[in-house]
Amino acid sequence: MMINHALRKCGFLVLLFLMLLATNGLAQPKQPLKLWYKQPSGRVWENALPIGNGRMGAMIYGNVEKEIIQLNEHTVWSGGPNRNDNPLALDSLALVRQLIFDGKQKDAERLANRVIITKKSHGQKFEPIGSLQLAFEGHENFSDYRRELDIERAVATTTYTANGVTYTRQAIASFPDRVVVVRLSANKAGSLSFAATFATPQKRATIATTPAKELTISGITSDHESVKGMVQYKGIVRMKLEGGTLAANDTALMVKGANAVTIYISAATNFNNYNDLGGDADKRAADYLNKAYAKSFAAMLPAHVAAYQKYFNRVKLDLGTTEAASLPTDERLKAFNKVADPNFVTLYYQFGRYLLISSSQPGGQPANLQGIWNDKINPPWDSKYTININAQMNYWPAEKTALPELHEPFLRMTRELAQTGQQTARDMYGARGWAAHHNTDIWRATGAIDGATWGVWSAAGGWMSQHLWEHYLYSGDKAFLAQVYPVIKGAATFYVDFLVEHPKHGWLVINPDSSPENAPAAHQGSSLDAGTTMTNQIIFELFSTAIRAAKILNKDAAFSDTLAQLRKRLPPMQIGQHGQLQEWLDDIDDPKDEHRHISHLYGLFPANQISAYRTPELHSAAKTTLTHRGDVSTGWSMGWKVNWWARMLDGNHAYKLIQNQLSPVTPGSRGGGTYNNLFDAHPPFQIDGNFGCTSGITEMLMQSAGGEVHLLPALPDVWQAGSVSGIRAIGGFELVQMEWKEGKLVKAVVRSKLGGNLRLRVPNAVKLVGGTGLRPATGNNANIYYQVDATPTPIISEKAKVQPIALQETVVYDLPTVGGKTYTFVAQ
Ligand code: FUC
Repeated sequence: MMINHALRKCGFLVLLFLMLLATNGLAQPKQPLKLWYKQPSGRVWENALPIGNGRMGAMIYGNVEKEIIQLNEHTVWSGGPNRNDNPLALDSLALVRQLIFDGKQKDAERLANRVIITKKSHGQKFEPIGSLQLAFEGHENFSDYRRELDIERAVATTTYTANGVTYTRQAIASFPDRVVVVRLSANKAGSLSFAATFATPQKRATIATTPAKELTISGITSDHESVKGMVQYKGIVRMKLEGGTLAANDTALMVKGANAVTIYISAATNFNNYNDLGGDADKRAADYLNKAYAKSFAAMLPAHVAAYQKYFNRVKLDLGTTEAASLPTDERLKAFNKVADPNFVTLYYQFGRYLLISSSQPGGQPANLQGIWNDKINPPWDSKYTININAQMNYWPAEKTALPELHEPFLRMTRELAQTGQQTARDMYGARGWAAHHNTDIWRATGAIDGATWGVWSAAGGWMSQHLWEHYLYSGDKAFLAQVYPVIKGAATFYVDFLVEHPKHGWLVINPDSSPENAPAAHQGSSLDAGTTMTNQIIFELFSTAIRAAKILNKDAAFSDTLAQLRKRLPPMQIGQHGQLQEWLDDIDDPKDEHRHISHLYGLFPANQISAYRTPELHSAAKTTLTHRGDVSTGWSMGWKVNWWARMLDGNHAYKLIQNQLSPVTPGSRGGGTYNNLFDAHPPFQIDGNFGCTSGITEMLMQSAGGEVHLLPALPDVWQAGSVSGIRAIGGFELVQMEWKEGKLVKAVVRSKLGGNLRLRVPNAVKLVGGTGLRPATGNNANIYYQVDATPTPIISEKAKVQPIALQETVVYDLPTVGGKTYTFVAQ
């Protein structure tokens, strides 16, 4: 026992020593940011490597004999324009409310399942087009195999040697040209012979070849839940040969003896918007293909790389590099919890940015539960949009990791829900404004789905509106704010009408309500309640936002006044008997509850209502709650926890969650973690965890939601030295460069785009290089983008022991800045 313990302790110290060594200068040369493997994917989709341009997504298997290029197009969804409101809701609303106020949650749930939950579509499915398969004869014996995804260039490459010939395949999803292009080459003339076919799980697809020797796939998407499939899709494959011959039969193209082949793949649908399928899929697919086909791969590649790097290169992160970084990606993943590999965190961080760039482009659909990558005709949760956390999480990295343009698809979806959701608000709840429940799809359905446990939750409009505000806070773009203000106002108007007075407490609450997907045992296991903490936080935040936005735009004074009055009557947060933040109005949290949703910590992140410096008691309660819920969970839940622990200013705990998330899992296994291709495992694959963790890593290095720019707020011991450049703070501040050593800030360079006061919180004293004006912070931050509404004083249970958390010393400065100027701070 003793020896064992001592050994374990010794092992831990060695590991810590190695980690410190790794980050303290004995570093290895920088590694290119690549996912790479020594073996093909085989049949495992979660081994394959994703490429995408926001319109098309493809998974490259890198199989030698039978290459698979699995294809998606962002608008290939089942069904067609439809609504799924349940009009029975309105007549029963009073009764549902009464049952909940009377403590008869189970009865309310039964009724809600009948009158609120939809009797129509529970959401449509994001569907694959199919796979292009390339069969190479005589390649069964191969050597020198390697496949990789270069995320600095967005190029997937496979190389191997067979029959003495070295073959190379490169694949891109071109951003400027909207097509997927695969370039096959060999180091010996005439060596490329293969057959190309399509395989698809689509039931109504036609696969054919054309007289021009193109391979095509076309059809109409599935009917689903009584909604007729109406999306027409078309995929076209055309090859450009250098040498050799091309032949076609009914369903295949055959290449013989070519020196090199470029395969152009285009795909399109008839989808114009959620209400209009008047496009011409054939023409669109042909147009994209013809335009691209006119260009050589050599010409397309640099244009693609440049378009990608315009986004990707904005942020650089260096946490140190060790020997471990030279191993293949799957081996690094397996070893990550045992050896020091800080560069693996950098790779995973940047992979999150890669995935957002590849799955969410202006004008396209937002990244769904799987981004833009799905091979199943019936994907988990339909690969749609869960808007009680998952879809929002996808966009957490957008602004702070300098990808604000890529927020646009999600912001547009919010604006579209503000259109479709008006009828939902009116027909289901007799309210003005707009409402959405916990899910939506490409048709922007806003009804309540799945069942009362999940669907009876109407806070999505408030949460999603906050993304519009966030985009404004980062950019200062007042014209944008003016455009989206009606959406924010509409969301607020819905709650103005929908709030009711709680008969016992007198607070204004939403009823029926739920705290996403959780159910207290005290309510007979029913989720339904009135005035859950998360909903109260969301409405508090939305009203505050609407008031501020109206003031900036100089309008709606009376409406703002109403919101301010109502806001005062919302329930304050409550600290319960165990010292926890209460999830519900009553003190009924179970300290043993390890539910993956910890929705009431919305106030800690993404919102800023709970803060170490401004609300120490709530901060302490949030920690108790986080501790009760535990660490290990589904992928996205762990991703959220990285952000929460960063807001707890506890870098070591945040790092522990990164370790949990970067635990290797295989398809079919239980427990959250990461697949070989670094896709996040809920399980199954769900992309939100990737994005959540990328956001969380940023939050460990810089936070700006709490009324100040806080540098190095949650640095773990294992990242003693490092640097980051390009991440962004609200109010138009860009962290051009930051370096730290031994946990202390060495240098920070901040560019101010919009001017205004820079309130800077740092772990050690700094001085401003070549300038004056830096002084200790006093009073409120005058910067208009950094105004924070005071969190109402919490109610604290007499039984609660609330210990304020001991905080590291920090220094806080104010510096008036001028728009367009850059400021350099160095350690004193
Ligand atoms: C919510 C979550 C699940 C999953 C699904 C897509 O229902 O509770 O864990 O992420 O969305």
